Amino acid sequence: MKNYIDLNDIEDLPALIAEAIQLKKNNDQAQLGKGKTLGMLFFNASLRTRLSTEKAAKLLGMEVMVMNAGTDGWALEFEDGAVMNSDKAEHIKEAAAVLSQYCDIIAVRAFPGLKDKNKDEAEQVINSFKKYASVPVVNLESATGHPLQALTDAITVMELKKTEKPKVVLTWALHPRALPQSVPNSFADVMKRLDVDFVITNPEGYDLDKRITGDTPVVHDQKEALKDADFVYVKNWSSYDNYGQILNSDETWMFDLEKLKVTNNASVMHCLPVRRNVVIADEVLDSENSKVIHQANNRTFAAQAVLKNLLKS
Ligand code: AN0
Ligand code: CP
Repeated sequence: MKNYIDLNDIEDLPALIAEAIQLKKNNDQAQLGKGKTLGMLFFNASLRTRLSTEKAAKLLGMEVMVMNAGTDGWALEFEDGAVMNSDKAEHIKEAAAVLSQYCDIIAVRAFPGLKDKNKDEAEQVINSFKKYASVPVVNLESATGHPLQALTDAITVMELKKTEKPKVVLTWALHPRALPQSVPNSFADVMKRLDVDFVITNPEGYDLDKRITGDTPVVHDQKEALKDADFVYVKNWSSYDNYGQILNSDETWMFDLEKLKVTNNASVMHCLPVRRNVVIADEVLDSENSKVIHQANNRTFAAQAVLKNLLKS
């Protein structure tokens, strides 16, 4: 593995999942990362990604440097040939080259603006780091994807599944803020690569990018989609077609006990942070069916498997 920008960087997904599950069982990898440094830059808030990736690096024996680049760093210019006479103090060319001397792996979180679809899809921040860094780059959630979360989710489904080919449903839920499509994009992408019966349900107007969902069935009747589900992944996202917009205020999409009842006693997943009683009801989050804490624990082993592969190559 050269970088971990998106799921296409994974050479063998089943092997990487197996490696993460093995690390979770028996973690004695403190030698590989000795003398190596992971540098993490956050342009947005984080709890899990920041701490689980730091923990993963330390389990590998690495040193870790973290910077809230969005608030503490110089404002970065990403345009080639820019005349930098405005608010941007430093060009990504220098920033990435300098960081590459301090770090053996650079990891970056940079959310989309959700205003200009073409700009977000160009993935300028993460791609510029990849272009100008001379060390591997890891995506900690970019404008259109969250591949460490997706690997975690794949590990969690593979660990908890009770049948050979479980039914997995990704369901939209209302949220007061316009959120990225990154998490559902990467979740859909990874589920397509596994042997699962995968269905997406969302209101009209919220269909994800067809280039990502491919021939995954998209059902606009939530209850119909949830029938007999073994796994339910709940997540809000803003509209892709009406880019970045919140189109409705339909609270009936919240995942509650009544919806759980139509499933096959499903395991309920969410990447977190979750808004209680808006996205998922207390009665579900506090039930045995909720696997969100288990899932968040797997962030460490997903990150460790990725860092390990980057260190090895
Ligand atoms: C972010 C999102 O939906 O992409 C991060 C999730 C991991 N969520 C929020 O901003 C609430
Ligand atoms: N799931 C996830 O990425 O959480 P954070 O935003 O807290 O890192």
